Amino acid sequence: MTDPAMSPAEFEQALRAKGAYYHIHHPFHQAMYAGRASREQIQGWVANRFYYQINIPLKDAAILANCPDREVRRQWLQRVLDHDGTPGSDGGIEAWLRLGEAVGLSRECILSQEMVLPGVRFAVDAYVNFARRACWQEAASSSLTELFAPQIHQSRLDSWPQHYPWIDPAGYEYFRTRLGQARRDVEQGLRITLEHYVTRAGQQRMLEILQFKLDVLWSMLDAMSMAYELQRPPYHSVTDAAAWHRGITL
Ligand code: AHQ
Repeated sequence: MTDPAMSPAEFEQALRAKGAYYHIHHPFHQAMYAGRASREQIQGWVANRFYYQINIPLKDAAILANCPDREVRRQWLQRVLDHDGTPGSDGGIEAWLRLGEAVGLSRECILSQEMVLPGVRFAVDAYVNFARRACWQEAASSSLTELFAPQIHQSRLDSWPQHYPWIDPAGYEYFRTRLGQARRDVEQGLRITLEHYVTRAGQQRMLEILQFKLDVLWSMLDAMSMAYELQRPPYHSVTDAAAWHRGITL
């Protein structure tokens, strides 16, 4: 006898309970929030998260390519434009580059991806490849870590200016813009999710998919902790140089 499906309210509650594993609770993020992060740690976080940001449009384009529903595509397309920009609006990737300059990195350094750690690259690539292979509904539902995103963006806006006066406040534009975009994304993502998973087994699979995405975000910060907190970047025991690949798919 299989368990009955959760009601939409119970299912949404189970999804929101996954917030306990959100990367806002990762020690690296907590250190940034508490003002304990060094300049190198902040710069490393911005340069590594840039790889996540430039892959979001590829992830969302994969969902569009797999989605036969015109109404869904009309709305989902906005996510690509939010990041890539449109005539008259620079978009999130450009805003992230401005965040990079605000923390003292050059655009060239960020764009070169030379600071992107293997562990960050593998986690992000796993997310994009999941979105390419999964059905569009499962790929769409994996974006629901954004249920918890407004809180994390707001936490940076609330704490970084006082802790890091050396960061040019113009760089915070990205976080402000994401507050509204994330809330809009969640409305669509949640609707697709609550409509698609209608059996208990399906709902359990969605909770696993959400845990996969939480693992992506958590693992990125684990790689950054090794490199920028524990001073154990990849190959640190054999060389002082950055010896990892720069991206074979570049
Ligand atoms: O800046 C972020 C962003 O554009 C997105 C898109 C969305 C997705 O499609 O998976 N997730 C996401 C997230 C962004 N910022 C992260 C952060 O901590 O700044 C949070 C992240 C997410 O919660 O998935």
